[in-house]
Amino acid sequence: MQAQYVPTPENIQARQQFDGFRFGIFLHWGIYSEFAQGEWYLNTGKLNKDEYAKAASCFYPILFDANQWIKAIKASGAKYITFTSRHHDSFSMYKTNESRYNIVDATPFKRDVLKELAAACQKEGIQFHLYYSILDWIREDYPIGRTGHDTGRTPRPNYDTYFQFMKNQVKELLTNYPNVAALWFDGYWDHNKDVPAFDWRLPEFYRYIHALKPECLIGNNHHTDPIEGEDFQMFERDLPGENKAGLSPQGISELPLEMCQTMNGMWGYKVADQDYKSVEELVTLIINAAAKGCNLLLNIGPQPNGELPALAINRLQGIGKWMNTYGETIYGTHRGIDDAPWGVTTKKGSTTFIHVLNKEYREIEYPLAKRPKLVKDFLSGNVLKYKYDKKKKTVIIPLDGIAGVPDRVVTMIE
Ligand code: FHN
Repeated sequence: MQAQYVPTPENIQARQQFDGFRFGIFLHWGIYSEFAQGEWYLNTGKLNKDEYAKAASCFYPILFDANQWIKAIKASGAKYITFTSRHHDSFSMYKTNESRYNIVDATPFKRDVLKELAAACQKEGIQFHLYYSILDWIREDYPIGRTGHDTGRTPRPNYDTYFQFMKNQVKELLTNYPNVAALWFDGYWDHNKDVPAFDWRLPEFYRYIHALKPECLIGNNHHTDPIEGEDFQMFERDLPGENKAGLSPQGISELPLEMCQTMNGMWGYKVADQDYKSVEELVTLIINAAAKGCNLLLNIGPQPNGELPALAINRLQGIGKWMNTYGETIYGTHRGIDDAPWGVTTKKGSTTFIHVLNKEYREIEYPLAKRPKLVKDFLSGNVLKYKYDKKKKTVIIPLDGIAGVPDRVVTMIE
């Protein structure tokens, strides 16, 4: 019987820091970007793996500039990135000795973009996280699950060798790129219908990772409750506790929380999908996530030429403008009220930031045990003349004259 996972003090500290970030950028970039049909094209297009691999032989993202990406991301107010080191298509976006199918050995570009991104993050003070798929659509030793049936491989399932391969790759990631602060696993659900249940040996995998780097945060997009050894919990396309997209039936744990969402509809670059959420919608999502004590990991699918899409840059700029002013009400805050008819709140010590998202409200009633010390308009700093109803134990806050898009923010000090 293995001893239960006890995070080290460094790991606990890393969790706390991560929990304060509240906003990060997800980057889905791989040779799939060249087809411009999203990151699942090998599977959805029922492509043969050797035909697909031709995308590697002409992958030359001439406009890629890690510093430019990270500068644009930093200006948005994001505190970290999560980059796809290897997606389901088996292609490693870094120099690995475990497979020749990687960006340095199999493309004319020959540059280790992971190294460049790691360095740019280091320079700009952005935390560096890596996505890693435990599901593989090409390797023969991967025990095929629900997806990746038509890639033309000869199945030779051997989870022992595949598991060893993953361990070796993860070791490379943690040792060759020292600023990797978190690993974000994906693909577990490929085997979630197996009878008997498939054993990914995750606690063993996590023990291996934590032995290499105890402070490395581990998260897994398995859509279930946290598994022994994980350091943060994630939700896909929904806020914790919501399950509109049908991918988040899990409960909410005490671990730091992260929700990931796309800017348009797809994770990897899809040329036909220009349907980007507005800055207002995205900022609202950041606010709602913060009110639930949750980080938003917002995705961008970089183009095959190495640039971030112009619409994505536009959204980064818009979010950055808002974060510049209102960041204090988001970063390092704790969960507050997340479902009032007028909006939500975030908290920091004795301060509550009241985010009035509903434009129709001229005043709000806020439940509070005793009269607050001070209530003011966050933007102007003007003190607001509130009323306190002792019987109902509510503060009545007038909103006239308070400006702000997408929300009006009131600071209340208890
Ligand atoms: O299949 C992947 C998908 O391509 C993408 O990486 C997302 C991100 O959360 N995760 C999987 C779907 O659950």
